[in-house]
Amino acid sequence: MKEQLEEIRRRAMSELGDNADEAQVDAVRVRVLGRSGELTEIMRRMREVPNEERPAIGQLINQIKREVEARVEELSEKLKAAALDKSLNEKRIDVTLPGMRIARGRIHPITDIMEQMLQIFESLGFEVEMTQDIEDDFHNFEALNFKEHHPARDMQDTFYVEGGMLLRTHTSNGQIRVMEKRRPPLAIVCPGKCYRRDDLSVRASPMFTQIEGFMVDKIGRVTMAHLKGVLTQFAQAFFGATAIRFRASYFPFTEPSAELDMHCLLCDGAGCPVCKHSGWTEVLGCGMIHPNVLRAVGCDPAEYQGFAFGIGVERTGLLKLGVDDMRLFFENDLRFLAQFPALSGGVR
Ligand code: 2U9
Repeated sequence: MKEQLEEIRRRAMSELGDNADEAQVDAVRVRVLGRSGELTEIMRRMREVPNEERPAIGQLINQIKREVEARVEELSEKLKAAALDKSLNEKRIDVTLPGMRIARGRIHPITDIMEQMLQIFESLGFEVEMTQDIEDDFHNFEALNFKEHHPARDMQDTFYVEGGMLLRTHTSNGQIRVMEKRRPPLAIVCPGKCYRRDDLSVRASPMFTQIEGFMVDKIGRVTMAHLKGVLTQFAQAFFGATAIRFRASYFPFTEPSAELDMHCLLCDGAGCPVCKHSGWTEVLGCGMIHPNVLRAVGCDPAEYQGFAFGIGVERTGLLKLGVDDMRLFFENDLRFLAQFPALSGGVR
């Protein structure tokens, strides 16, 4: 039996050489130390050994067991360290590299501009009312004092759909519908998409965003002075406008009508190619609501008066963001859109 044990030790230690790999180490561990291993087998045959020899054989078995366990443990640690070292060298992560940027979405610059504008009007006491894009002739034209043959009603200017309906050409339909339901005093802004038969170009688009607003109350409580005060406040808050003027104009739905101009944001009034050397930039249209419009919604112009205004949001975006081509707002090129951090704090 002693010779067998010595043979087990010799063979095990020779197979547990310095170059033994993980499989070889594991094979020796199972063959010698396993529950059905060589040492267990020997121990099962101890009854064959004369009593007086059993202590020495038992000591030899334990000595060989400890020796092989120690060698297996030593080689396992060495192989584990070598595997870790290999992995660290092969899959080294340079922690000084910049992190992967996760592309973050944001609201569209036109939506952001519109939200900024609405927040200013809300701070001035206006409510926001949204209404439909598909409209009938009365709410888009007749109630707004457009005469029967006004050019805006022509097919080349307006998108008509079946049933005599049309794509609204301004958000004034919202104001008409509000005034049909609610009585003054009212201070409402109506944002939304409008549609006109225009080709998409540097300065125009067949679909554009507009904010129209109006304020109506008893005669004497909403005058041209209030119009000028509210819109001057808006131009200063939104553009930081330095100089503002009101220039006489004409719209079928307002009388008197005016355009609000401000000093060109680029040359501050000195004159440059952008403002065609006038020094002024048009911001919005406005005026006192025409009596026929008040009558169309059941407001007696002898009892009520009010002012209204309209702003093109894309055109305003061109000014505010220094963009020179309207088409960029519609092409959804992320390289363009990513330049504009949202300033309004998000959509309502
Ligand atoms: C009602 C009564 C009057 C809305 C108004 C304008 C002047 C105006 C344009 C600005 C740029 C349209 O987007 S744009 O092309 N609008 O200049 N709009 S007054 O007047 C109203 C609206 C509703 C009941």
